[in-house]
Amino acid sequence: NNAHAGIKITTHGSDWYWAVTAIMMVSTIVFAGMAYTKPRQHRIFHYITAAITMVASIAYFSMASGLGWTGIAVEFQRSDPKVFGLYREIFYVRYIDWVITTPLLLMDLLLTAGLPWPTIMYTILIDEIMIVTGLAGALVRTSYKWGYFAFGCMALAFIVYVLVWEARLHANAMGRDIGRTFLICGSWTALLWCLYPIAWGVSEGGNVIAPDSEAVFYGVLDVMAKPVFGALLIWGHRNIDPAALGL
Ligand code: RET
Repeated sequence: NNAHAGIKITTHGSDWYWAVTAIMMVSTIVFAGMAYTKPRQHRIFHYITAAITMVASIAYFSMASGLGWTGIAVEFQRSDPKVFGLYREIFYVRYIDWVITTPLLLMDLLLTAGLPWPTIMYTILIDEIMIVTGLAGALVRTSYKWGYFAFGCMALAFIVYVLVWEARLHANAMGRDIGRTFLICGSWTALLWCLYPIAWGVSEGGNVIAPDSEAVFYGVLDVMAKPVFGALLIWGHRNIDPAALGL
């Protein structure tokens, strides 16, 4: 019977994770390679962005290999008393990726906006609270998980406020090219990041979609939020002098 059965990714899910691993690796090589076409003082955003996709490559390599997860008991079919002890695969390795890469993404953005160090530091602190509460909620089996989720959403609301308000105004005051680049990359980020709690809610949270669908949902978001974001950001910096940002 289904006792102690697992709800896990199939070979399709694994193939997709390998595809995203390849996208992240190629992006890393391209971003790092492009750094060497620039003078030393103009490489900071290439390095930060390449570090982001490099860390994601390792996380996706882990998930594609069927590693970096733990089983969390879920009530899958209440109507069928024979089904008990059903476990869903929760990839905790995502959160190890995010706790490193989301602060780097915020550095890319907030350095572009020219914000002072203290603002960058406390925004990153709130971001770490968001990721850690997401991990805690994912690993909790009872409905207390939604308490952690609520704390995480409050943290995200604060980050979105900094992006669409404080940082946007600061970037605009720094000039046209900086304002435009921040508007594109900041809006892209604010929009995409708001979709992560939805993916979480139907995966780790509510166990609504299958792990293969979870792979597609998070995978598409991660490709948009890292390689596509990185390309937009580096493109935007082609006419920005890092000295204008105090870098
Ligand atoms: C969680 C669950 C708790 C509530 C919220 C979340 C938001 C996560 C976000 C993750 C962003 C990840 C990125 C990864 C890069 O590829 C932790 C899912 C609000 C915004 C950008």
